[in-house]
Amino acid sequence: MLIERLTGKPTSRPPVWLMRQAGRYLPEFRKLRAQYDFVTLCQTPELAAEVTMMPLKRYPLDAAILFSDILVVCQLFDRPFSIEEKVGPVIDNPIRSLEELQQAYTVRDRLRYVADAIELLKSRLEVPLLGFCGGPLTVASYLIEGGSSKDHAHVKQWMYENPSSFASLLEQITTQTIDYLQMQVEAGVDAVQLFESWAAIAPIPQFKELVLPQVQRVVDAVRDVPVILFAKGGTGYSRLLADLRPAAVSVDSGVDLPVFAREVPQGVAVQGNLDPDLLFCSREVVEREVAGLLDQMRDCPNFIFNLGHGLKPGTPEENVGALVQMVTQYQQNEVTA
Ligand code: 1CP
Repeated sequence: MLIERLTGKPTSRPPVWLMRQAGRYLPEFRKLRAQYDFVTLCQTPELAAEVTMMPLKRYPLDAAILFSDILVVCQLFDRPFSIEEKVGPVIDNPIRSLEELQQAYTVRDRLRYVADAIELLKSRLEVPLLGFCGGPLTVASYLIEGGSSKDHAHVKQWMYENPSSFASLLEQITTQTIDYLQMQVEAGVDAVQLFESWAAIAPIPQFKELVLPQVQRVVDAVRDVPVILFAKGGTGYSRLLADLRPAAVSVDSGVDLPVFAREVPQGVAVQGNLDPDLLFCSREVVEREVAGLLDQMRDCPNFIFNLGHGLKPGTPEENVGALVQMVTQYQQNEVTA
């Protein structure tokens, strides 16, 4: 059903999957995580496959997303990462100039474990498997800041003071990203999503000049499966992504989705955009808002149900269940693509 919508074929209701569905809010994930550090989970195909399946055992989701992280590509630049409790990602020895960027390894020698996890999953899954990567600006932000950042001061300084070397950094990250996605496609993923979660670091002029050409390279290079582009930052960024003609654009909760769905170029699907914080409310409120979004999108044959950003730690599992149940039992108007 997801692949049908991504390729413009009619379906009886919107497909549903949820960003960050395979992870931190699930008690069974936290139990496994207590035994292994995060990177070990990513690098052990059997464990990565097990975590990928966790949400599907609970909910009738229409797709699985591989358990991994956008930061695994940092390993290709000889910048290993770890995830520290209450801190988040940590990358030692952040990159502050182009000279410090080393193309140390190839995707196939360093990230083979991702392909192995995909191959394991393909024989176990009954729904499509999504692969993913970070957007070039988002990956650059972690490499430069050395982890999460509130103000992205070093990224911005580099971007404004030396745009040509910043462009070269994004270009090199993108070259590795394309190779990485192609490996995922060869291993068997059915679609891929690019997460440009920190798009808004770059104001629109810089986003157009420095980031978009690189995202375009990804869309052009990945031909064999549908590509979904996600940006957080509102309508301005999402519109620019839609103009690249990916299979779909995933939008945040700040976008007026019914309006956006009518404005995108022909053949582009839209995905989103329920506020993940809503899922902390009572079941009645969750049901009211899910019904509201379904109703607003009832005439849109190009809609994929998702959140505006990832599921947060602490989200009540029963509310995730209520959401998925409502969407999977919904009968959309007679719509054709
Ligand atoms: O459904 C899934 O969880 C699938 C696997 C997945 C995905 C798609 C993980 C596992 N991470 C991601 C993407 C990701 N990672 C993004 C893009 C999506 C988004 O914006 O949410 C980003 C920005 C990251 C970087 C990252 N990794 C963060 C965000 C930190 C910040 O700056 O706000 C965090 C907390 C991680 C660790 C991580 N990745 C994934 C999980 C389950 C966790 C938590 C691990 C743990 O604490 O045990």
